[in-house]
Amino acid sequence: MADRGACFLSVSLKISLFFSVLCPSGSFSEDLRWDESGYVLYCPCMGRFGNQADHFLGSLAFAKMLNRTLAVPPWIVYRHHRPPYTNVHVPYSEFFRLEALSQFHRVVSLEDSWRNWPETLAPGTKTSLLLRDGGAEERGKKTCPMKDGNPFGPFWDHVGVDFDESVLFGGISFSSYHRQHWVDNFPPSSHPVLALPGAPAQFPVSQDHVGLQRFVVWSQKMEDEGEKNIQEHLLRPFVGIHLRIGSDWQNACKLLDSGDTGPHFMASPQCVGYDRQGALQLTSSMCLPQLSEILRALKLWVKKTAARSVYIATDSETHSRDISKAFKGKVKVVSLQPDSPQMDLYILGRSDHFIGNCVSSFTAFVKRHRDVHGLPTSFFGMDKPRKDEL
Ligand SMILES: Nc1nc2c(ncn2[C@@H]2O[C@H](COP(=O)(O)OP(=O)(O)OP(=O)(O)O)[C@@H](O)[C@H]2O)c(=O)[nH]1
Ligand SMILES: *[C@@H]1O[C@H](CO)[C@@H](O)[C@H](O)[C@H]1NC(C)=O
Repeated sequence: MADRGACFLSVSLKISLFFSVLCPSGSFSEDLRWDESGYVLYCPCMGRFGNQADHFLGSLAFAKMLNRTLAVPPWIVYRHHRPPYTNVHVPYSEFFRLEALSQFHRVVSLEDSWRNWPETLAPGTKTSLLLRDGGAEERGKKTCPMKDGNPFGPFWDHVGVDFDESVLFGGISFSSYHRQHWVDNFPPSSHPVLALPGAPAQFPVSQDHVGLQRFVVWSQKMEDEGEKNIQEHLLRPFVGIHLRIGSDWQNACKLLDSGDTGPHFMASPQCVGYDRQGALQLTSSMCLPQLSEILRALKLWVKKTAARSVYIATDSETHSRDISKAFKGKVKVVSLQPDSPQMDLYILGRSDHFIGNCVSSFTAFVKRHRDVHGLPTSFFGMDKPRKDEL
């Protein structure tokens, strides 16, 4: 994401918090205190789950770099085509263990803490909020429109944060290159709370922060449900695949054909390499594999791993009939209905082999998780089988 100039908001802290600081012991009461080193708040306002997860890792690193507590935001889920036909804010802890993050850095849950912070614990100073600049027009205004539009307004209202003053800043990145700048210009004494309209992070996640995935650990509930699903429906060994083939994706991949993008396109550094010079070519079959390529890769990996079942996660059709036919019914082909993105991610993460879509950040979540656990991943359109392997 380009870092443009920005304006800076300050907010009086009428809000007080019930401080659910998470210490490894899980005892909250001892830690019922305001962090003098300050806070980082942000809205995960770009993209869906995969994008938000990439941004989360960078934001965690940013908070650590500034030694501020990260107020972990809820995930924003866009449910505009089925009930409740609006944005849903899902607590981080619904999917993942908040306490696992605190092995890396201090965190609180944004929506649990902010509304309920006891008045007595608040520092009585200003909350500071940053906004990326929309140009000269915005600079002239006293306040930045932090709550203008979707998903911004519903998000900040949901977590109970208000803004009443703005400050400008410009041209600072969120990388360690500008650390001192942040420290000097926005010390916690004058700006205890930095709240940003978007994540203080890059998309895709920078190479330095990929490993932070190890602190993103599935919640007990997800683990229980996931293991139950695997046990009930799948036979090990199993190959998991991510089919990112829906119409929005078909449109995105068209950009590749025009040759405008180069090898770095969305999450593709995960398979072509982060180094621009040395990056592998990004082909259209890596972005949008055709059925023939899906079958080719599956046959290869089912054979290699002696798989007894295949798990299909998809954003649209499963192709399960074709896949089943390709294995002459000898391999069990499974997909879950109704599908849940996080359950798909869980199961893909637990497969014996995973074939993903290189350009997708949804795949990237699984790839990072598997790397942490030493599990293999390949990508459609990439692994050319040797003759003796087929
Ligand atoms: N259940 C399920 N949902 C999926 C699957 N693939 C994509 N989706 C949905 O589509 C969204 C794709 O957006 P992201 O998660 O940001 O990932 P991405 O593939 O990089 O796509 P863009 O952000 O659109 O570029 C996911 O968050 C899911 O909601 C899948 O295999 N299973
Ligand atoms: C980081 O913040 C913690 C919590 O406020 C504080 O105890 C610690 O001294 C800070 N560390 C540095 C290096 O400033």
